[in-house]
Amino acid sequence: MKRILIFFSITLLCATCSELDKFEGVPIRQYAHEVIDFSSQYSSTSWAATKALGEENVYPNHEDNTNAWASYTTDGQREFIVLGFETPQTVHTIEIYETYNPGAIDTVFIRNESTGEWRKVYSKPARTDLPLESRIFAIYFQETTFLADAIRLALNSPAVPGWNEIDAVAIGGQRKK
Ligand SMILES: [Ca+2]
Repeated sequence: MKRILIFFSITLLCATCSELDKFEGVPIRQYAHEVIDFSSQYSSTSWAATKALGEENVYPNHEDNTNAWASYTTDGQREFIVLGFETPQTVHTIEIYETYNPGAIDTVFIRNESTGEWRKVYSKPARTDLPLESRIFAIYFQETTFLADAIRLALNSPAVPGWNEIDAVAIGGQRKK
């Protein structure tokens, strides 16, 4: 009997904990707002890293377009881009608009706004079997209990021939009330 009581107490405690952890905010979906860092860019104007900011303006076209971010070389090295968001928010969805030669993204991190720590939320080999079509690469996971303010995308560019262009990046979750 005593054991059963202890079991139920622990179960109840855990249920209470997870309820407390759940963030009670307001739904939000925002596009990247600023460029924090990047490995390379084709130029400071055309195909610049800043072209990954804001709403999509190449998608749904699949084309080599100056309004998306492209690295300096087609396949010369791994690439990355770090983008900031205006309002810190929890994250359960990431949408990356890949508008030319998709599939190179193999790792995604988001940054905890209060601690500055990076959390890996996606890690899989680059896709080399995708059709040559633009896509919204959507990643879903259990909603974070912390607020995030930045995202880091890592690309295995050598694995996917040609420029791997990114038009826009959006995150969904909740902001503070
Ligand atoms: Ca490439």
